[in-house]
Amino acid sequence: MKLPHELKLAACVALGLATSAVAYAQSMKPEDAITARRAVMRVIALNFEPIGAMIKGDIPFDAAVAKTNAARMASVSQMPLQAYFPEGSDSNAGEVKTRALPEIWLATEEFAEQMEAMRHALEKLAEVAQGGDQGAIKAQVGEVGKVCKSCHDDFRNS
Ligand code: ASC
Repeated sequence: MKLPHELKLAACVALGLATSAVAYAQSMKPEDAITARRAVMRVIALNFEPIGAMIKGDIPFDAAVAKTNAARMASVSQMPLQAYFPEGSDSNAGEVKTRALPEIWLATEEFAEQMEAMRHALEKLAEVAQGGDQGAIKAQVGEVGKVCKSCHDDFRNS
């Protein structure tokens, strides 16, 4: 095939990047993987907490905060979370603690489904929050809470 030099170069770079991304995910050290997944969960929780407090009536409802935080959660949930659960990252790595349960590595399909359920629920919350309807936001926050709880019950040490 007669490709321009630049195109060949771009293809090589793209292939190299894709290959190293896979290799990186596979070779992630347990402490790095645990740190990564805890960071993702923490950022999601930090954004969820004010929305939860608004819905409970603990703080005044603020549609702008709901919209901003929901968009952030939908975005962060797209991080490749499953790559942060490599084999061997099921127990504390020195100072780096984990509450991950062995079921994560036994029921991998169910775990993947839960990740997708989270992404779907957060995507919907971001959509609903865009509209600013307090009742609709409240209902979808409830759905997100259920998804969080269901996964934590099955796959996280309480
Ligand atoms: C949070 C948080 C969770 C969920 C969960 C909802 O703010 O950190 O894990 O909400 O408690 O049931």
